[in-house]
Amino acid sequence: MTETATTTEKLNKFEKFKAEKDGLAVKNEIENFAQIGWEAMDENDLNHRLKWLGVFFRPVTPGKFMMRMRLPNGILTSNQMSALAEVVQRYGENGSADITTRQNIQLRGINIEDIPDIFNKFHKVGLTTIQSGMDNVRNITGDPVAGLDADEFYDTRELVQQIQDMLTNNGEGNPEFSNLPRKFNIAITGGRDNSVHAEINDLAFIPAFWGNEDQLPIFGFNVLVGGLFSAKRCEAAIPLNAWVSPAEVVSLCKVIVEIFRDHGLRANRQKARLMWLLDEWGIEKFRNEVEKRFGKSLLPAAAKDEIDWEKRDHVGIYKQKQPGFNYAGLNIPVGRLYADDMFEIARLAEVYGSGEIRFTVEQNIIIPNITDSSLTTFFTEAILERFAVNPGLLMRSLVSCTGAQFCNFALIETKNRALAMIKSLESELTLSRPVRIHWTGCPNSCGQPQVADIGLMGTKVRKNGKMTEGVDIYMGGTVGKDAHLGTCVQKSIPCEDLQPVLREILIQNFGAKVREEALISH
Ligand code: SRM
Ligand code: SF4
Repeated sequence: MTETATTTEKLNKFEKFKAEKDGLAVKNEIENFAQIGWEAMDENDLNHRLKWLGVFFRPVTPGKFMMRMRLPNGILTSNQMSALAEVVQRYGENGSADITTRQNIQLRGINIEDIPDIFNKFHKVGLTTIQSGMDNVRNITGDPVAGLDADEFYDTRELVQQIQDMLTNNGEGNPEFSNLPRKFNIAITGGRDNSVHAEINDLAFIPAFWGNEDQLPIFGFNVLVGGLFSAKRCEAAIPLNAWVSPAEVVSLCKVIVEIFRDHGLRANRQKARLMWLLDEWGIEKFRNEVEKRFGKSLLPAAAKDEIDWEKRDHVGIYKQKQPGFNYAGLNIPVGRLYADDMFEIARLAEVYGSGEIRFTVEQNIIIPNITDSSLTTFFTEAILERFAVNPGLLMRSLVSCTGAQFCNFALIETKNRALAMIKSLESELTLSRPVRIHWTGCPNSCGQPQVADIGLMGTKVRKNGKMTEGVDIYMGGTVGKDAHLGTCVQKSIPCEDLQPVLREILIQNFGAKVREEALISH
């Protein structure tokens, strides 16, 4: 951090405890924590610093911790999935896992005394949780079908891994980037459909060719900066007016994260994300600083980017660019998995695929490399009844954040309610297209309601003189090409009155028809 950032601004309580002891310092204390137990831990170590190791104290379930992994580009092996399953299995009915909206996974029910063992286990299979929470760079997202998609411009996998390695010191922890003013999100897409929601990241790379009629076009990326959702403010990322070649991506990430670290605003945590610095500086000054640190001039953005498709959800069976191979997109309702499911998915990936498993930002799973000839047997697998390749058109696109079951910020329960609501709506309505419904338990917007066709944000509402759980409804979020954020269209609907409201929206705005059976029973 520069001197200016520390000395001229009043420090908030987060900046104070970070200045007293860096979050990463607890890496060397984990054995001690395991021995003394969570109740004897220093409050800041317990509630905050552990998050630098991807370990989250859950005030809703004290003593049962959550662990957030890092999975660059959302990819893991069946071995790694089995290792995660073993961890979850150890905790019986308290153990579960959630695929996240950043192509990642979180494990639940964990006891602090087991964490040193768990870290050893992760190390052996090449997994890390490092710097996945608090004021660090989050899991870096990339195209979920990178390397499989015949229409992609660029396979993002290696770049995403290189950025993670640079930022985290190969997964061991990097004190250079462990004290950012706030979280920082990075996404790279090399496909045509903006499968990572580039526009809602602090830093995003989208495909674009550089050149004019006289030159052979060169592939690279236009750069977007400053996207964020927070309780205070939601903004789509804005163009940096820069184009970089793939070889320049890692250094550009480094430079931009360094600028955020050194100049990002630290006085007020509500105003600490990159966009607030861009407001204060203006994009020109920011771009000049990037060039200065980059050591050379940046080319201006290519006139047009190559995001020209509607966003795909990848649920179903699709041909790969490798002849004779397919990828299967399994719908995992609200991303929730239990140990048996995880073992089973690892087995499917081994038996039918190449042992690889991928996650999408819609909290679903992709199993790549299934041969044409094994598809028939694949379809007979019992687990596909729960994790369908052809789910209902509402279930298929349902996304939900963690909500009140585990998250202390939550104003409402989300995942179970979302599932019950979709079941009920699908039993009453028929649809001719998927409708993307996203639930989020509070204005932090982890469930991204602003990118949804219908976004539901938890709130408290008054009904018959009593406070009860409710939602604000967002609509108009579009994804893929011309992505833009949806806005709040109706406020304070009690959750118990929500089903008929959603039913009407689906009929009026999305062409849903009432099923005959439902008409008869009404
Ligand atoms: Fe989030 C804080 C869960 C994606 C914006 N988020 C939290 C915490 C850590 C709060 C806490 O300590 O309880 C939640 C953990 C609950 C739990 O037990 O699971 C939490 N966020 C999640 C996940 C798991 C939601 C999900 O069900 O998928 C996602 C994990 C992603 C990952 O693997 O790293 C998750 N969070 C997001 C996203 C979506 C995205 O990145 O595309 C956003 C909005 C985009 C953004 O950040 O700009 C998001 N989370 C927040 C915020 C608001 C940030 C801000 O600047 O104010 C908070 C609160 C905070 O950081 O102070 C937050
Ligand atoms: Fe928790 Fe709110 Fe994020 Fe949902 S949106 S996981 S309730 S912080």
